[in-house]
Amino acid sequence: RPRVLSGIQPTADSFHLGNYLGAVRNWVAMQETHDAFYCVVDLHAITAGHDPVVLRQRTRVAAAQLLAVGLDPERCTLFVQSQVPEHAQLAWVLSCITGFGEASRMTQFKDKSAKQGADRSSVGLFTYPILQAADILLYQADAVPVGEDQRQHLELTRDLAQRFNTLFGATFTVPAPYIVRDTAKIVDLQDPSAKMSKSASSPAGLIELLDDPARSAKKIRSAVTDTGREVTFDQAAKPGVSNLLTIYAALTARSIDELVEAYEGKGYGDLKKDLAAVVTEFVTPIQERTRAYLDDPAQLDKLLAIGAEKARAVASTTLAAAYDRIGFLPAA
Ligand code: AQP
Repeated sequence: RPRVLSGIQPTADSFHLGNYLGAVRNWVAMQETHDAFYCVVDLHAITAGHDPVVLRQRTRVAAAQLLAVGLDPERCTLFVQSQVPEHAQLAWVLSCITGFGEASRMTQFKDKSAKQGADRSSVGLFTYPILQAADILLYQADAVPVGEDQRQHLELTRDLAQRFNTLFGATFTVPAPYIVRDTAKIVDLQDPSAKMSKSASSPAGLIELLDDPARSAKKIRSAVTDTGREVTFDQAAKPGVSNLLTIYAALTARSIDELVEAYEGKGYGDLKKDLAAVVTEFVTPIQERTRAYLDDPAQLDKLLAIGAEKARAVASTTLAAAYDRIGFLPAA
């Protein structure tokens, strides 16, 4: 089976529909076809300031949500990044073969550091994509299911894998991005020119899986729509309506064409009302299952500890090979 690795940050109280439709939904599908490793990337979550109590809670909430949407620890390896120390160890090695200019070109760093003020941004935020490369290369992943926003980081990961292999001998699999075109970029409900994002979107632009469905329904009803009245799919001319159709199709088994046909002669209001009902129906059982996992944190932590042990078995083998190739003395 080909290997797959992906991660998600515990930096919010809930995943949003962009996270789910862009990435996590594919994680669930790929556990059936791949040897799948998925992690809650808490090391990445401390790059822009955090509260320790909140981080610990959000890490459990992230893991609980992943289980609630369908990850099965019997069919994939689900773990928390900080419990596998090899991630930080390999990140150091990779940082030593990454050019400063190369890292400086990462647009996510530019965007996020511009918001915080470049001088106030942490070095961790700067080296974030190198840690991400370590996450992926440790597992010799063939594919990485992510949203479109991660394409540049994946390119860096591929470059670093190739560079290491050239410098020190074949060690890492060069991974390919796995980006599902239809849902690769879910956009902000209030600003369809921007991706739906927990840090960039206003709360009104964001649909969160764990939010009160009545609130999500209200956000959908007040989503920015486009000129005209017809429900048609045209991402350039009607980005708002097209986004609603994308979400609708992804959460139901209906195609966009089928939806456009069904809404012929109806208006945006009908589409929004129905989509709100679809979202409510989708999130309600996920919320119930998430709560059930969170009601027993000891059991959740145990599941994650087992996942970390499985992950370490793979990660430690890769790290040992990389250390050997670099010329470090063997550990006693
Ligand atoms: N709007 C989106 N459409 C499609 N996919 C998306 N992803 C994020 N936003 C969208 C994908 O979600 C996965 C988890 O990413 P993450 O943990 O790095 O979350 P994030 O990128 O931090 O999410 P945000 O909301 O975009 O946070 P900020 O604003 O902090 O950057 C990834 O695979 C990502 O592609």
